[in-house]
Amino acid sequence: MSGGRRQRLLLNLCVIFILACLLLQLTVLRATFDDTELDLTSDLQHDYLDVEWREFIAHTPEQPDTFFQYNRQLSDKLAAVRSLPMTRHDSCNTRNYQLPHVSAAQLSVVISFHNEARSILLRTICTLISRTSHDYLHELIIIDDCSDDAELLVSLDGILRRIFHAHPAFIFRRNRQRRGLIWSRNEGARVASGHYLLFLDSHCEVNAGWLEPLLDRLALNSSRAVSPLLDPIDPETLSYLAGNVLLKGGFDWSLHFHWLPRQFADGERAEEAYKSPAFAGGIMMISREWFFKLLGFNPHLQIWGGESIEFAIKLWLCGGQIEIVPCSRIGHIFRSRHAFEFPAQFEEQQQQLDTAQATYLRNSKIIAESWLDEYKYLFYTLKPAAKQIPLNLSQHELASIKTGQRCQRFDWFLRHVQPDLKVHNAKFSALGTLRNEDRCLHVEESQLLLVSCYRMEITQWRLHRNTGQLSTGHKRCLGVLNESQLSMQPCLVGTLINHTQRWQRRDTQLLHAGTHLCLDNPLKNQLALSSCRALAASQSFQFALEMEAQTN
Ligand code: UD2
Ligand code: MN
Repeated sequence: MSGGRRQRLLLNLCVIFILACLLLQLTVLRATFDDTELDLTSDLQHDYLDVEWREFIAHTPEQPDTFFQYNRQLSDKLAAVRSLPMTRHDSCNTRNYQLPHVSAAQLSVVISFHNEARSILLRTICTLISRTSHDYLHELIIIDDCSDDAELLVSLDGILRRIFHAHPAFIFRRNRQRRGLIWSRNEGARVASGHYLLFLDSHCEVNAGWLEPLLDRLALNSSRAVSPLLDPIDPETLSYLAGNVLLKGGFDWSLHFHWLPRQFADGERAEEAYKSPAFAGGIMMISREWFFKLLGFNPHLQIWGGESIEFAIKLWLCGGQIEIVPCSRIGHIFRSRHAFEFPAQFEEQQQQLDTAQATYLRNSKIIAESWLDEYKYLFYTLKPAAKQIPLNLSQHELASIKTGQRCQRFDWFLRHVQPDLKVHNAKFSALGTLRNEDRCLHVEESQLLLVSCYRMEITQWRLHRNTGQLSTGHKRCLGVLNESQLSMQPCLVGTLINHTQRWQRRDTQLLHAGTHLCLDNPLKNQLALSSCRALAASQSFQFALEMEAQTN
């Protein structure tokens, strides 16, 4: 063999050896990731994720914090998966859950988002995958509802496949035009192939052990739909707080969501699953088969709002149930206002409604027309502007969403599910959370605030029938100082009340007897008094429970 040929052979052998070494190293590395695939908290995986995560969020388009309505800068600095406080009761950790076999309980998670910050969205997904049993988690269906950041979905696809490889399966969709949350969630459900569906908002952090308590309740009764108990995440500090187990979800006659006090049966413990008239918001899990028997979310509802209340009414009336399961915890950022624009619906200018109000009102009118039967007049009493809203739907189209199931009339709901909607109370003429549009009136350290109605510790109000006082549970009353300044004051007695603390109900307005001015929310987050204007949305305040003053 010539010297030149020998050298070439040696070189080739070297190259083959190096390639073989590289291949071996890659296989070992890959195996390491496969083994620890779901353990994002392990150091190796964590460092790897950290690099990917930084790269992904570095491409977040510059936006002011007001764009997202939460502290995006802070979110970018936190880890993809941070440790969370264990907010559920200790006994939830050791309980013996009755779990269905994995072959019959594959889970599809549907997340639709519009303009979510990259770090917040990725944290939602990473916490979900890392805190969900590998065997049950079948797929994630991620729908970008035409977000401004058009590159996001492609990068997300890349990073998720690099971090999690082949499991779970990912399905990505991007709506070329804005379709809204309701359409998108239906679409996600349509492409899903698991036994169960979980609908999740795109700004959540899933807490440890969330799935088993829900599976346990669904396996026992497949006509149920279940909500985890939502733990609030503060939009400014991003601190993870404990949700309130003493509340259930419900709604008022204007079809707005309210928290209602939970009633306990004898010996019932706070951590037990409990029935609720409505879901704890829109985050819920249900069998896919049952969801489709109920024909999914009403496709006539547009963009955002009302779908979870409609689905709750439909479930209860057509043979289902809703439960909130306190052993299952999912954190959610409760923002105090919408972070997105609503596309124009119709000539809402004519009605002095903004597009968000007009959309919600139209959706509510559809619900009232399809489900409330003779009680719909209560809805129109509280929402007179709804009368003028065109639906452009035939009676047949309205009725077709009633599903092939045999459904009860609304009266049944009032008798069996939310009887408090019809209460008569000698002492109070209205009770509960007090809502103006999408905000609720809340007292914190004597300050009057307007906060998200989904926040859990919201002030419960009482409107006293005889005195007209509007009080909180702490014997504080809403009064007026110096002719126009609203404040929380110790509740007065006798004739002193008349000038400062007496309120009169005029339709949905609250008129202050001393000044003849109406309670108003002109700037969306600041309570004021101003001259009364009939039909002004900013002066329309609804209690969770309005009593017969409104109905007779
Ligand atoms: C609540 C529910 C939400 C849904 C909504 C009413 C909770 C925790 N959340 O309000 O699940 O039931 O009420 O419809 O109870 N989105 C889109 N397209 C849009 C608008 C929104 O995909 O056009 C996404 C959005 O990015 C988010 C989800 O839909 O992931 C819910 O919207 P939200 O977070 O603004 O609603 P939220 O929490 O105020
Ligand atoms: Mn949300």
